[in-house]
Amino acid sequence: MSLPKAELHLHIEGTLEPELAFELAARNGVTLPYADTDALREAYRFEDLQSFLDLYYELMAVLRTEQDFADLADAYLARAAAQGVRHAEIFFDPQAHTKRGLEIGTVVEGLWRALGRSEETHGVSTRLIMCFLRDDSAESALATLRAAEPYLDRITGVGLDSAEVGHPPVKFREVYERAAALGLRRVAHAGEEGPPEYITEALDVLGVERVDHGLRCLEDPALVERLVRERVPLTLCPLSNVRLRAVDTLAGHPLPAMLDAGLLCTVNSDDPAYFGGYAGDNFDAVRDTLGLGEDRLRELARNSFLASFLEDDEERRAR
Ligand code: ES4
Ligand code: ZN
Repeated sequence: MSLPKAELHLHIEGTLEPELAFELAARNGVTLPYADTDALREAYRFEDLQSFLDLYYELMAVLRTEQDFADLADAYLARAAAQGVRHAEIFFDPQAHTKRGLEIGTVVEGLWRALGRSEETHGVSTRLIMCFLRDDSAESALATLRAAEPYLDRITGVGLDSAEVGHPPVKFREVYERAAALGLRRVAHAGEEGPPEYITEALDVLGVERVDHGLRCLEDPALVERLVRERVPLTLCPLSNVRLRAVDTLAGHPLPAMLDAGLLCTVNSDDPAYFGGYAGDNFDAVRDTLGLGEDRLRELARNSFLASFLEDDEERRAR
């Protein structure tokens, strides 16, 4: 599906395709515990979020240099552009790399090599969103924000990801207050595996402008009403939800009901190398399996720009 769209929920580390993983492993002298790309793909059968995260973090071992991060981002941007993505707000997980001994500067400078020229090379405008790992401590998140200060001209906002249950948004109150004071935009994963209360807390305690996933809002009608009234965007990821078993089947995904309820939904890919598709593939899947008509698909594409952090003039140009 090549409808012009913005991608708002995309973990750059989740775009690491098996072929590139092996190429980077060879380049960096890293041995992967898989014989080849087929054997690695065989491991892409997940029970839940944690079983995916285990592999996601394991494969990051191949990312070592600025050029590795640049190659990763360039490969993503080329694929995204081919599927109609005109603007991408890209998550990265600095702690997943600094805990392996990399400098945060290697990550940001490397990604920026690709992102900084992406409008020219791929016709895709970009923003970078730094995510804190919610299963790490609040102190570690604060130290990460401090370490990122020299690079804040390249970072638009902060997010919260990784294992959700047991790590409520309130744990990161202070770091989000600091991020806001530094002029950063705020988003957070909430209501993927965690309860609807985490969505409310992300809004009220962290001050997020957008909720990543937000799927479980449906369990709380008053919360749905609030999200509709306040026009809070939700960045849904249908193929991710199927692979991580947040929904039983794609045919049973609540996206149509969420649109009918008046929620400001967007469709995104999350970790496309692992979940079977990029942004356009997610659009194709909801069109083909959920029977969304042309008007609904256009609404989703329009929502993606409305919910983005593009300035108004840039938003118009991108469309
Ligand atoms: C993630 Cl699907 C998902 N959920 C939470 N954290 C993540 N990090 C990468 N993908
Ligand atoms: Zn995500």
